[in-house]
Amino acid sequence: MTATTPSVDAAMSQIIAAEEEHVAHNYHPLPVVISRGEGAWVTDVEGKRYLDLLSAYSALNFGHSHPALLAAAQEQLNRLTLTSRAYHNDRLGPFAAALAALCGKDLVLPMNTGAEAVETGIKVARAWGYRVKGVAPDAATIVVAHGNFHGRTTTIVGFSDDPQAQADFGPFAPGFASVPFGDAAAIESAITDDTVAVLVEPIQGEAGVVVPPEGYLRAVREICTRRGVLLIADEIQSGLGRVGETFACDREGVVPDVYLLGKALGGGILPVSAVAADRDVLGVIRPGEHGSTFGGNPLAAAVGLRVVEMLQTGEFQRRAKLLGEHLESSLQTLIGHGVTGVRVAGLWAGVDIDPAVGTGREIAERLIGRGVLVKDTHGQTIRIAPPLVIRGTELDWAVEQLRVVLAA
Ligand code: IF1
Repeated sequence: MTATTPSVDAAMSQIIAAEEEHVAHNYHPLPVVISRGEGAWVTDVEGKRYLDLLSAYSALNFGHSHPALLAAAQEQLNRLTLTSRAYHNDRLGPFAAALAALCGKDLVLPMNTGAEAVETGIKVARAWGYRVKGVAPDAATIVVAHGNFHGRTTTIVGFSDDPQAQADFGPFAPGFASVPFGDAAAIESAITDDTVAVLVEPIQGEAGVVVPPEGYLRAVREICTRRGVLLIADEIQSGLGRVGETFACDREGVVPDVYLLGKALGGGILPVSAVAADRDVLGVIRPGEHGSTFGGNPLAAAVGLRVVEMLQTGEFQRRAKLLGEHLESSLQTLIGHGVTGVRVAGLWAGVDIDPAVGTGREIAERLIGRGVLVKDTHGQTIRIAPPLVIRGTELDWAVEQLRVVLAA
């Protein structure tokens, strides 16, 4: 890592200023301008390399430029990219079959972004409620958890409890009841005859990698089954290998009625999301009731199919589990040395920074100077979610950089 010269710094500032001139200020990015990526590493416009410990919020579980994913995309780019669902394409069927098998479900409904998968899950649950469960028209409710993050649409932010996500974006859609995360009894109490679904992240990402108490998901599964309510697991960030299993629900041997998937499903190449469920649930949707111009497009399906094939080997899940245990023990050694708490699930960690050494943002900025990219959340927490292809030695080096930054 070479020190940056003032002129190069000026060039970088210029690029950032140009972006800020014409891009709406809906983000406050960390000051690094990335121009290349390979595996767990990215390179900035000056040629400086950084270890990527964020993986685009787990959308890059297989790392940057994975050869198998690039090959699938490139082969498909040369053949066919888009048909719309007005016609069939020869890639959607194989992708859907493979993804359904990975989920152990009958059907999938392909969309693009995570928020769209969540919106789709909400529509499916409501339609199921009216058509199968027999809930009175427009009466359906869905139970969600405090601290949830499911996306940015107006319906979704309407049941967030983050003031920043909500302020000045109302009025919001009715039909949601929010209860404390990790409290199964609270879910049971919130369920009425009109409840069609419980929607939860098995592990809350934005909240700071909050792992619920052991047995929570099993208890929620039992409650949903007994009360005739769908369990919808938002595995958009927690799923597809991140926590050392294919799904975070697998940690408790729980099978939800509906999986919401996104992020890594697109291999870090393009947005690919999906809802997976059995025929008695997802089969309620009829032609013309839901869709998307790009959902299920052949390019997305080709990449998504390769992602599913890569997950079928179990290699990435195993890496996440083994490296995650290693990460947890090395992060634990930072407690009392600038770190006040650590939560780890597979290769995914929330690290609470002692306010005495700085904010999460300040630590993230200092880590940039040492060639490590992380992202802060909720003031004092930094989030760590490296590509699952990272090496143990690289992980050790990154934790060492964090140790140095915390001690500075
Ligand atoms: C942002 C957080 C991560 C998600 C879960 C659905 C979605 C997400 C569990 C929606 C999206 C994002 C989006 C991005 C930052 C990010 C994030 F900090 F906000 F929470 F990952 F940690 N369900 N998560 O985590 O998926 O529509 O974005 O494809 O909005 O700033 P999307």
